[in-house]
Amino acid sequence: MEPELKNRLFPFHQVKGEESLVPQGRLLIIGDVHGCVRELEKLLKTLNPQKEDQILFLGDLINRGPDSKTVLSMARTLNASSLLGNHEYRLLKHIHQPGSIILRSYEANLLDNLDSDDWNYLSSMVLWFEQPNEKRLFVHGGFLPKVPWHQQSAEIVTHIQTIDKQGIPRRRGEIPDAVFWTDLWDQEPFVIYGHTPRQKVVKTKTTIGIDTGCVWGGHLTALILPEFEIVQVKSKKNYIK
Ligand SMILES: [Mn+2]
Repeated sequence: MEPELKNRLFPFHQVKGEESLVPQGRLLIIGDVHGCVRELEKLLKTLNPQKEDQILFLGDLINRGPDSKTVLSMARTLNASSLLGNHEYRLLKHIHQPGSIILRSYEANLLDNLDSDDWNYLSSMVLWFEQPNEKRLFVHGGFLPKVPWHQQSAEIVTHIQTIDKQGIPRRRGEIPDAVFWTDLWDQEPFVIYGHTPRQKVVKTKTTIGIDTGCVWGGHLTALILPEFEIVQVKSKKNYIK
């Protein structure tokens, strides 16, 4: 990798959405793809994006599923923006701080295949987007409720699922009585997130989670704004088995 590119990878940009997320047409939000390229193709056929529409991926475009590299190249071709997921975060961390993570075999394989266009795209991913006028915020994982959201680290916002009694962000299932972060988020802005796969889209008054576990045999979900319409494609199989 060229050193110049490497220097651009950290710190992650923290871009506000005013410029980028005022689409002329629809805003098409797509949940965690995880390399599920055929489901993504099918979803795009249904969404039928027009020139004036803006596509935003919620992160975790890569890993676990069949073809991460093609998903990255499709995202570029679509001129789509993307949030940084925990899977992209790990790759960037590995490049910036070699030895800081233990690579899984699928990550090592993917690293061998990424070219500079892929790295440029990965390094363009941001921690969040904001639509200040709509009081909406987009993030991969979520936020701690008691800390100003724009001060939260990449580690937190790409990974958080639950919060334990000490207020520490956790993975779902790590601590049995930890509450999900959205249960404590009773404030503006309205948060749209992915990362936690569930059978159905999960809504609260102030959040909506659209990771419906495509790579686990669930669905790939898109949310169309401003209509708040959900479009789903059934996964072809459970790719994890
Ligand atoms: Mn994730």
